Amino acid sequence: MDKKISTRDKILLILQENKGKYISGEEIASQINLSRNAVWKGIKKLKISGYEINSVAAKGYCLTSAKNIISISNIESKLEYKDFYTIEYKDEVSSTNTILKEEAIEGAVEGRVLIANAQTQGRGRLNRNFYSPENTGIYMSILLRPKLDINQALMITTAAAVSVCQGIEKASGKASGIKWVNDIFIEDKKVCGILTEAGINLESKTLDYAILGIGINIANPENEFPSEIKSIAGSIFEASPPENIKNILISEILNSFLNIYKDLPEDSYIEEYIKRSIIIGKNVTLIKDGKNYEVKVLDIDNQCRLKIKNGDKIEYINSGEVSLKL
Ligand code: BT5
Repeated sequence: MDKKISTRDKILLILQENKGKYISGEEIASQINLSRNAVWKGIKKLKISGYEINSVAAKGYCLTSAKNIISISNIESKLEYKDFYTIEYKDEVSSTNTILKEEAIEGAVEGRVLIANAQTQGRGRLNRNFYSPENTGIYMSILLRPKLDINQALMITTAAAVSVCQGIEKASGKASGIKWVNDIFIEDKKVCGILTEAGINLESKTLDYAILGIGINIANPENEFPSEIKSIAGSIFEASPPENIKNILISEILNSFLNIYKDLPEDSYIEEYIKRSIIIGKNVTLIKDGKNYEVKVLDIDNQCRLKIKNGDKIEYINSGEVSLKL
């Protein structure tokens, strides 16, 4: 039994027994029969997981807070469909999408969920970066094997957008909106981005797998957002998120998403997608195939295509992105 407990978890147990009090690295090291350097490494890992641990020279370490730790058992206890999802948590990964994509190619089954507390190579669309610092965000991907044709693939992203909004509302009471096609906004700041990557079966023209990646800013990062995204990015809670909010939000999103996903390609959720859209009636810059067009968004149809007015022409757009001057 003892063999299964990692050094990190042994240190955590000692810190929890002494919560609020300082305990020296030497004392911890002697209790678990390891070097002080190993203790230091374990403490570092715990901090990456989100534990708040003060380190003071000559006094040692003190666990001050563990109120926003991602916990699989906590998430699972709130799931409506316990059999569908198999959840794994990691403190830090390159990109949850990249890892699940590799697993999908190797044949992993639908419903795998990988959640990380930080990503070193978080990705957006078109290989853009998604800033994924530790502790202040949720970075998760879901492996799906949807019974959808290639031309229905966009439904995964749009269904996820609706479920993230529903989840945010249930978990925080805050209203959020969707910027076509994959961004979630609160007021005029992007708090979440969605990236769906699919493997295609060319013969049947169906999806072999899809990796749905969701990145959410819960609180502002300790060192603020980097300057290049400072004017765009925001968080659900600027500071002091409520206790356990990550587990609540993750389970709400997983529940909402499955409620829509299980019925796809049934499309009644699109009504809510349209209602939550923040660009209908607005003048936007449409970026498509490397070109910019100044257009007016008239509507979004039941295939989630944009109906736009481009000069005198009315057009329907199913790819590209819009930039909104807020
Ligand atoms: C997205 O792309 O917003 C999709 C982001 C998906 C992230 C998740 S996290 C879990 C999974 N694993 C991954 O590696 N990815 C997924 P896009 O629409 O292309 O937007 C990217 C742009 O958003 C960047 O160019 C920045 O301008 C901005 N941005 C970057 N990081 C941000 C952040 N943390 N919050 C808000 N905006 C951000």
